[in-house]
Amino acid sequence: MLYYYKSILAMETVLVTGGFGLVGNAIQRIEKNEKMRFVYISSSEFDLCDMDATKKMFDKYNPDYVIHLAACVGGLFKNMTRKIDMFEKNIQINYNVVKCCHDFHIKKLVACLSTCIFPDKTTYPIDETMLHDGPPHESNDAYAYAKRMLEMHCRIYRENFGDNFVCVIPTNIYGPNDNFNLEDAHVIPALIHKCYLAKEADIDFVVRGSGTPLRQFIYSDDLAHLLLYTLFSNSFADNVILSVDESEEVSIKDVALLISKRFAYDNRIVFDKAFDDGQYKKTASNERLRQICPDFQFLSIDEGIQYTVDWFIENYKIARK
Ligand code: NAP
Ligand code: GFB
Repeated sequence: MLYYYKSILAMETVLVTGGFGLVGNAIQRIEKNEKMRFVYISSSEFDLCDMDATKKMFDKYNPDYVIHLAACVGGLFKNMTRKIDMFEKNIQINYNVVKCCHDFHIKKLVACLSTCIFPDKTTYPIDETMLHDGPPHESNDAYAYAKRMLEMHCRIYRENFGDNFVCVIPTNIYGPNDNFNLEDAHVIPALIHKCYLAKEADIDFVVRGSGTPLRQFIYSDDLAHLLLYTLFSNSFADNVILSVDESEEVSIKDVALLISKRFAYDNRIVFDKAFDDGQYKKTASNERLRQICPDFQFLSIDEGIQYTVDWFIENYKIARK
């Protein structure tokens, strides 16, 4: 995809918080822009839960643009068991970053929400207008309310000061450099790690829950392209869902089969219904995105899982797990 950078008189700076996570690494992989300086931030350099550290980061890099990815992130089971962290850390990080973006007169901020923060009891497909129409699913309400406050914070700066702060709303993301921790990870990285270990030990490949819930999954590099497009395009003045088409929705069972097939271990899958299914579905519309990028080609879930499994096997020693 070609995205149209403005003519840059002086080298401008794009600061990427969460720059060494799943999505941050994808931006590093695809971003090849000689006209702008991209700065990627890790928590070891600046703990964004701390306002003084956040101010020091803005003072040091004096960014013109910010892509805000940093967050306390996790799958269903981390969200169910670590609600204090999911709420407090995300409220702190988001407050500090948005406040500094305003105080340091950032030209544009692109911040990340998630399709899991929409109301649980809703009609489908979900669209951008429905964000605050009801409580989120109980399993991740702490994370969801923290993210909804991020959206509110960006919106009131936009409405009261004209700040160019927009939120993107990705669906479930996966790809290389994800967190593959067996307890904290999202489903795709967790099952890749599990299948790897099951094959090594010649034991069953245990998938939690019934396998029936439905999800839309976006490959990290596709999201990275859309994030850069959102940053440099004036087409998105308001929140936008970044997701594959509704027709690409798959079940957890489909995903487990694709993963096990890539490991050539697809005859040992068992489902442990003692574990929670979480939200049954959160089908989101990408119509607003399609109006701006009608021809964007998403990587298929089959290919994306192949690339991610292969990356994990090749990088087992260094992968976050
Ligand atoms: P990730 O791999 O966990 O990366 C998040 C990054 O945030 C980490 O690299 C971490 O930096 C950084 N971070 C966490 N706490 C920090 C702190 N106190 N100070 C500074 N940095 C901190 O997550 P991701 O999947 O890339 O998520 C990126 C964004 O997308 C997040 O806002 C997330 O909410 C959103 N999102 C994710 C998904 C998904 O399925 N993954 C779906 C929808 C939306 P270090 O590694 O240096 O510690
Ligand atoms: O990606 P995930 O953890 O989160 O997917 P959500 C959970 C679904 O995968 C449930 C099933 O139906 C689980 O029963 N599953 C099966 C597993 N085996 C496993 C496993 O080993 N690990 C995990 N994690 N799931 C998240 C939100 O919801 O969506 C987060 O909680 C975040 O806040 C993320 O926003 C994008 O898709 O259910």
